[in-house]
Parts: sequence; structure tokens; C-alpha cells
Amino acid sequence: MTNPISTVHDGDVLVVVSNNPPVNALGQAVRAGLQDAIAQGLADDSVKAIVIRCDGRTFFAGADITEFGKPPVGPNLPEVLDAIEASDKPVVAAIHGTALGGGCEVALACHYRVAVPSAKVGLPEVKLGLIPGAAGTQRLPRLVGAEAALPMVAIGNPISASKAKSIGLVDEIVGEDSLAADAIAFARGKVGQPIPRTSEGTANRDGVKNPAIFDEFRAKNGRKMRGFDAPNAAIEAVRLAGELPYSEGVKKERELFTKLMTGTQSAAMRHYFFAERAANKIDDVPGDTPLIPIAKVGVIGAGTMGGGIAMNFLSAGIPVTILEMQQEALDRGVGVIRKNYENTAKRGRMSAEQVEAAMGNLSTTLEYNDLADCDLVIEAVYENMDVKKEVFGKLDTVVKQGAILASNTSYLNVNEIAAATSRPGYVLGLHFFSPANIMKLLEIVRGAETRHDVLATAMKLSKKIGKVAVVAGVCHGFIGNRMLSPRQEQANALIMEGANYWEVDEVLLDFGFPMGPFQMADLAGIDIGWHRDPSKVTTLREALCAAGRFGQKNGKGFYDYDESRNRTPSDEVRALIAEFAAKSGTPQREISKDEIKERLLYPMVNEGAMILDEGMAQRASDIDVVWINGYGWPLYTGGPMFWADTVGLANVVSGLEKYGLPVCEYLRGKAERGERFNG
Ligand code: 3H9
Repeated sequence: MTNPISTVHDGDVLVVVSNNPPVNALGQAVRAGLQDAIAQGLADDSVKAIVIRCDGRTFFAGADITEFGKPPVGPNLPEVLDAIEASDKPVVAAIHGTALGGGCEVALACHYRVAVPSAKVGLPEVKLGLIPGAAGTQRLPRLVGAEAALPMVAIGNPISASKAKSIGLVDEIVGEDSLAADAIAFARGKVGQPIPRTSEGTANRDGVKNPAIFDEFRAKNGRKMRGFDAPNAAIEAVRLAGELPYSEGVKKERELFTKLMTGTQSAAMRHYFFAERAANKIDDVPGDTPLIPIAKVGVIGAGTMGGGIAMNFLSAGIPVTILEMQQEALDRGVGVIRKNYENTAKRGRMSAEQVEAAMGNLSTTLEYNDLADCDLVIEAVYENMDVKKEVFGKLDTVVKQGAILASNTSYLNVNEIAAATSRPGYVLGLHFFSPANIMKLLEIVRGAETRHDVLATAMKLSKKIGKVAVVAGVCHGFIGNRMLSPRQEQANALIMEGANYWEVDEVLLDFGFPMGPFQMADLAGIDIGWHRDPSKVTTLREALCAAGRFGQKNGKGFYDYDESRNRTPSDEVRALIAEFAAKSGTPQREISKDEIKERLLYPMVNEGAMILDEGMAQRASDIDVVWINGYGWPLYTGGPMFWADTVGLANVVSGLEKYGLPVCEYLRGKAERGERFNG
């Protein structure tokens, strides 16, 4: 293998260049090359200063994650960085792209950092269930202070070059197109000056003077960090950076890092990292498939869903025309979109100009003909096959040939919808999740005849609008809703058998979901799809509606809600459930939390196995991506299929059998062979 690190002399400056596509990850060869290059610079008397920079799209984007979990091969990153910092010749990091994780730690070990305006710097290890492991938690607070370091280490979002400059992480912003030359000039200017070493910095004293910052940070970010191990370890490491001498702090960091690295949370989150990227790939659609240009989008329906869908494109600068049947519905929809944008602006996440730019790209119509020149039309009307067919039939007659026609159906057969047109190859499902402008997940539903370029275009477009997309086949409920249904069935059965509905919710909350099935029903509205006849009561849902318990919207559903939406279990609902249970003759018993958990989650795994067996998902990890992004499955367990692997498929099978629940042959076979879903 060729050495990814090369050196070139520019007068008295040695420039060390990494070329390790795609993201200059700090794999073994890079680490060894860096170590040698620094040694070369130190041994050469003609060299007075050193610049470290990267070729390609980015500065080092971190340790090579593919090496994690494998036996380590030296030199390790901390020792390479110690050698850089120990240099008695100034070393300058020249940053472009994203200096992340180990890459940011390289920069921290250098004596100076210069960056182009578009660069980003960050320590995202926490998103992989880790903390920085090459002294990042100890060097960063010593350079920028504990308060500025905390969000970087414990939340992990990268910061801009200008923000990095303002907190002292970057010394100078240089020309976007002259990084190499500017960094060399900067380095030359530092020759002969005392060398600042980050490990000797004193900015970390702020946390000692005001230890309350740690608790305040925890209190402010508690919800984001709930259930995750790494953020607490990150906060602890930053706190210790103020209390311990550097060498001891580094030892402590290593201890915390190693514990996390060998734990299941990090394994799950690393699985997710690669799962999200794998989901982008459509097995039989080549990566270089020509794309259909999407310059204008049509959306049918200005309701909650249609409006949310439109916002995705408007926010990405793509013009949208929304079609409705009535002017009032259009006006209401446009009003909601504007309000949403204005609220975002109020929270400081958008400027007034950006709001106007997005709204300026929005047009409305009552006429199908106005959609004729759209490159993509997404239908978000009532979930009814006949209505959808009618809409697609109309679209087929007016929208130009070569345009993509998409349905936002959550359950319906996309092939049947496609058959209502003369161009089924251009039809697919684009299943957005509510609220569609916020939720990350997009299920791309592939019809029997959907063309490769249509799929490839939808996948590319999903990235442009900030979605995480997964391809699903045509089946009832696709991947996500199909797996939700056995969970809901069990939730309903459990409360009839004697489990309290709030306990069922609690079990899922404890597992890490943001809410349980009954809280979800209250949020969505219990009266959705209700026939509105209070005298006709055959199900619990109908009984709740008949009792005027519609959910959060009117302050009572399964739970009673106060003005601040705090919930308490309701005696009325408990009595209704008991009545239904008695009528059906279901024997009542105590049900353990373990049983609740297993009966809710194991059937989902079984359904996931069937989805895989039928080829409705391309790979098990795609199912994990769907559930993490669309339904709040806790990231730190890796998604349902990865979680099942950690439970052991044989245990899942025996659990299902214990409760008399179905086990599909695919799952049984895998369990018998001792296999896993993921690798
Ligand atoms: C760390 O540094 C620990 C240290 O503190 C301690 C050490 C002791 N390794 O995302 P993309 C692959 S932890 C290996 O599609 P983008 C990726 O899988 C690390 N591979 O591009 C993909 O492969 P493929 C801390 C990596 O332009 C390809 O590169 N760092 C790594 O949308 C392109 O990636 C991070 O967590 C890696 N580190 O985004 C940063 N990174 O083409 C992780 C990427 O086969 N990386 N790949 O699917 C990122 O956030 C994004 O990749 C980045 C580029 C923003 C850099």
C-alpha cells in the first residue's frame, strides 16, 4: 500500500500532506506516516516549522471507525499526537472541510491552527457512543475553557471556523483558496517564538472557579442525553480536565474511552453510522445512474402533511406549487407554512430574509394544469385508494412526460396507484413522517415497475432535503408501519389481560422510546378514523371517543392532561378497559415489565424478519434506520434488528414461543444456525 502521507519542502517549512480518500480517516498507515514525517522534520536542520494539511475534500475526519473493535496496530493516535506537540519547531494545522474527532485532536496537538472560512471543527465521538480518546477532552478545555468545550464534547455538533476563532480554537482564518500558502506563511511567522502547547493551557480553570457549569449543562441538555452513557462520561472528562494534572486527566480519559468502546451502546451507534450510509445504496441501481433534474415540485394537498412536505423543498431552495380543491384550504395551508417558518426564525434558526426566500418560492393553484411543468409531483391527499387513483389518473394527463409522480401513502399499494397512470415506471411512494418538515425519515417505496433513474433521483433528492431515506418494497405499511402493527396489537392485548396502560407506556419509555403506544394514540388523536356515532361502541377506541376522550387535543384521551400537558392516568379509562376485559371474558393477571417488553418488541423483530425474507427491505440495517429515524427507537440500542442480535435470536424465538406468538421460518432458521441479522 502506498504511504498516504507525503512531505514537501517549501523553503524552511516542511509541509506534511495526507491523502487518504474519502475523508482522510486516521487509519494505521496515516498515523505511522504522520509519526515518520514529524520525525523527519525534527531531524532536518533546514526545517524551521511544519505544516500539516490534507488533500481531498477534508482535513482528517477522525479515527478510522472501521478499525474499531479490531486488534490495535501501532502507533496509536495519542502517541503520534504527543510527538507532534513535543516538537520544538512550530507545527501548524491547516484545516479545510471537517476536522472531526481524532482530526480535531490532531489540530489540538499542533501548536497553531489556521482554517478556511468554510471549515468546521468538532468532536462528534459522542454520536458514536464514545468520548474523544486522543486527549481531546483534556486539550480542548485547556485551550478554550470548560464551558466552551462542554457542548463540543458532550453534544458533539461541529462548529464553524468563525465560531472556532471566537473561542480561541482556531488562531487565524485564511483564504478559502489559499490555505496551503497562507498556512506556510503563518508557520514561517512563528519561527523563533515561544511554542504554545495546548496541554499546558490554563483556560480550563473556569470550571474549577465555577463548578456549577457542569450541573447547569446537564440540566439544560438532560432530555437530549437521556439514556446515553457517553455524554455523562464526556462531562466528567471535561470536569476532570480542570482538576487533574494533564497526564492524569489523559489516563482518566483513556479509562472512560475504553469502557465506552467495549460497551454495547457504542457498538450500536457505530452500527448505526454505517447503517445510515448503507441505506443510501440501492442494491441493483448503479451509483452512477443518470439523475432526473428536479427544478420544480408540485404537492397535492395543503393539509398538515402536504404543507410539511412542501417546506422540505422550499427550505432547500426548490420552488413548490401546492394544489388544493378549495381556496380556503390553500390559504389556511400557506398560513401554516408561514407561521412555521416565522416560529423557526423566532428561535433564531432562520433569518427573516430566509423566511421570505422560502415563501417566495411557494405558489398555489386550484388547477391541475398548473402542475404540468413540475419535475416531481407528490400527492398527499386522503388515504383512500379510489381518491389516490383518481388523482394519479389526472396527473398522468397533465404532467409532462419524464416527471416523477409520487404518493405519500402510508399503507396503500403503490403498484395499484401506478397502474392508474400510463407511466408506472415514473411512479413511486415517498412516505414522509409527520411532522414532515421535521422528521428525518423518508421511506422510498419502490413499485414493481419503478425505474432506476427515478429511484436514484429520489435517493439523491432525499439528501438534498436533509432526510434519511430507506428503500422499501410494496407491502401493507411498508417497513415502519408494518412493524408498528404487531406492537400495537400486543399493547392492546396486554391491557385487556391486566397490565395497566401507563405501565405499558412506561416500559417503552424506560427502554428509551420518547413515548409509549397510548401516549402516541393521545398525541395523534384517538378520534382519527372514528365513525362519529357515539351510540355504536364495539371497541375500546370507540368507547373512548364516545366518552369524549379524543386525546391531547381536548385534554383527555387515555390520560387526563392539565394545561401544561402533564398527564395522569384516568380512572374512567381504567374502568372502561375493565369493562371490555370482563365482556370478553379475558382472565386478569399481574403482568411483569419483562413480559410487557418482550411481547411489545419481539413480535416487531419477527415482522422485521418477514420483511427481510420477502425482500421488502434490502438489509436488516435499513430496518434499524427506519425505526430510529421514524419512530424514536433508541439509537443507543442500534435499532430493532441490531437490538435483537444483542439479545440473541434464539432468545427472541424462545420468548415468542413462551407467549404463544408466531415465529416465522426465516427468524427460526437464523436462530437455529446461530446467525445474526447484522453481520
Ligand atoms: C474518533 O475520532 C475517535 C478518537 O477520538 C480517538 C481515537 C483514539 N472512518 O459520511 P459520508 C466513510 S471517532 C471510516 O458519506 P459526507 C463513510 O463510511 C471518529 N470511514 O460523506 C463513507 O463510506 P462509503 C470521529 C469513514 O461527505 C465515506 O467515508 N469522527 C469515516 O456526507 C464518506 O462518508 C466522526 O465521527 C471514519 N471516521 O460526510 C466523523 N468517516 O462511501 C464521521 C466517514 O463506503 N464522519 N467514513 O459509504 C462524518 O461525519 C462524515 O463522514 C463527514 C463527511 C462529515 C466527514
